[in-house]
Amino acid sequence: MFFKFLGLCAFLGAISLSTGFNVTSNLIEAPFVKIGSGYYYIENNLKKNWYAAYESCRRLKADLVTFESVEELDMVSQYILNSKTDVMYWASGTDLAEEGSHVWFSNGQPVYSDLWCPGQPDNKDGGEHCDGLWFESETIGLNDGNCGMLHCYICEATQPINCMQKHLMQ
Ligand SMILES: [Ca+2]
Ligand SMILES: [Ca+2]
Repeated sequence: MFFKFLGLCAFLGAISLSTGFNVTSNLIEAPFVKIGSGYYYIENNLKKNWYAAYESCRRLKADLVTFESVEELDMVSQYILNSKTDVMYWASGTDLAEEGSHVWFSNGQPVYSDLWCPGQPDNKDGGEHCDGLWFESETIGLNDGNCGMLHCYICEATQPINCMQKHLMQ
């Protein structure tokens, strides 16, 4: 009887362990997709302010997206275009440290001027310090927005962590 009890405890322990593991892995294993040579997690459902979006990416061992080139911005925006649910997706650019000097918070490098939508960044009403990928009617590019606004967001990982198998196998 005692051994049966031990066995039951071990069984229940195994269940709780596996349950705990699954919960953890669900949080971490967000489906990153490979686009070009980068790895991205595109959040189309939950809208968050810039800070909360950044925190969410960090929990996935990633950052908000950093566009190193027009080509990268084009590839990611084309991928999003068919299923987009928001007019803007947060990226890691910001000028919170120095007004008018937009840098990628992920690496401290300046944001290239050719990535902006025409007329941006405009710091509208003096309150736009966080940058996002903006799907304007005709053009797609960066726009500075109010950091407190709720938007979808894009995380970028430097390594293929938890990337979907089909992309890992390419
Ligand atoms: Ca990048
Ligand atoms: Ca703006």
